[in-house]
Amino acid sequence: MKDVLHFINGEFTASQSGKTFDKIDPATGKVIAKVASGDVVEVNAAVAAAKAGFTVWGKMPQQERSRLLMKLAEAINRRADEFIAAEVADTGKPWSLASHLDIPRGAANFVQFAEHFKYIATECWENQGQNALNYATRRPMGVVAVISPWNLPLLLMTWKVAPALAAGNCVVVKPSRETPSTASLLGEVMNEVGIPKGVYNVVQGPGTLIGAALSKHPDVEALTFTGETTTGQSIMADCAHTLKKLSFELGGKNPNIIFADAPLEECLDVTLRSSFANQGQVCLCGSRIYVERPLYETFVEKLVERAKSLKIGDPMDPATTMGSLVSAGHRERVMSFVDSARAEGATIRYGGERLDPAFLPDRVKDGAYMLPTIITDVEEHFTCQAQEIFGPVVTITPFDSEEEVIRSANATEYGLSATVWTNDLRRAHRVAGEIEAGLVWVNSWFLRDLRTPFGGVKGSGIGREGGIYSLDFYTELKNICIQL
Ligand code: 6OD
Repeated sequence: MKDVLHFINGEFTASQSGKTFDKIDPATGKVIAKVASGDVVEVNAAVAAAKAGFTVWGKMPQQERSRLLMKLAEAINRRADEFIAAEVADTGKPWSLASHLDIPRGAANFVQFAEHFKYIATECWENQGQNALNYATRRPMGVVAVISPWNLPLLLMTWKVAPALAAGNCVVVKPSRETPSTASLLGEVMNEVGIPKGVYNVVQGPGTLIGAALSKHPDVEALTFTGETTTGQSIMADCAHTLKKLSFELGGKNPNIIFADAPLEECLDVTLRSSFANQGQVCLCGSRIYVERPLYETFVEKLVERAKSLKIGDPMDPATTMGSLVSAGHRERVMSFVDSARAEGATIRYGGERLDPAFLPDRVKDGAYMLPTIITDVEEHFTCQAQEIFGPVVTITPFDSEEEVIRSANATEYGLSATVWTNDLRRAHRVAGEIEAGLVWVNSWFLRDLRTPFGGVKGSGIGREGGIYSLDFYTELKNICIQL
């Protein structure tokens, strides 16, 4: 059993109240850690440490900050096995996924922004008519709060921490209660590579307390959050009083649009991933699949075959491709969508059940496992078609025309991402242009270039991060006007 502590001003600390909560490994059902459960007093200490740290870090030359962050990325890679083990135990995700996606991307986020921000220039406007010169400067803001989710814990936390730090801010991170470990472990690495005290702080605990205290704190200048849309709404309300700059990446109900001329085998392989990677717990997963009618039955049959081939098992087994959901409670929530789909008259083409423990190795027989689930015969108003499920559950619906599928794809309150599968270049451009989403992948999925704008429209978020868009969020631009 390990202790997971807060990381404040370069030191690991317990809560002043002495309170802790149990962290359960969802794959085994066993308690693996006692986690410090913070309160406003820890938030205040962390924000004060960050504010003090900013007097050093915010003034450090960009080259030096970038050098330290590159060392940090190297150290994450060097200690990758520790990070992977912590992420796997917290989430139940397969080792194979954490080692290919979560942890390398955690390091890559630091490389990306440390490198990119070294070469940033600002603009200058000559005004000959008025004999004046305007030039813009960029400055870090101070203390940034990062509230991060449980599905890709290190990846999504560092997606925000890396640009915030590279731009010269100090951060207070509030990780999800489900996944406290890698945020704390990163504190160790910060100390190891010599990042000054107070630059990176972590407060563990319940969102209702810690998230709300950060949202209301007058010394927090900006807040960035990834998570559920309803949580984003309450964070925004809490931030209103102190008028913080906000960036939100929220829920999704992403459409996958598959035309009959799609490259079928490749499309099926990628759709299997976009449906069930990380047990379907990725905000970018395509949960509403639309297939052009001539291909529909073949596609359903072949996707079912592929779903059957997923190797569900112990996340620590390198051959496992599907692990446990993040908690038993979350599995019950996901199963309730399957139950309501049945009740509303949909057909469960595959899955729809908790996994029989008899099919699991002994170590994980009490885990929060369920079968990948494929549902057909759904209508737009069915709960499983309208609401975000965030689990290994997809629906497949046939369509007859481009106009029809665009209308269906857009019939959602969300707008994070979409995929379009076709070999017709003009159609790909046309459909991608019409989809209401922040990001559309054509003949691919989760193919990331960290320089590009990332974020959602409608209920899926506010703002964009990535490349220069992160710089815009994590800095303030000031215009200086000189009369010559
Ligand atoms: O790849 C990224 O940068 C990103 N923000 C992915 C989000 C995944 C959400 O579950």
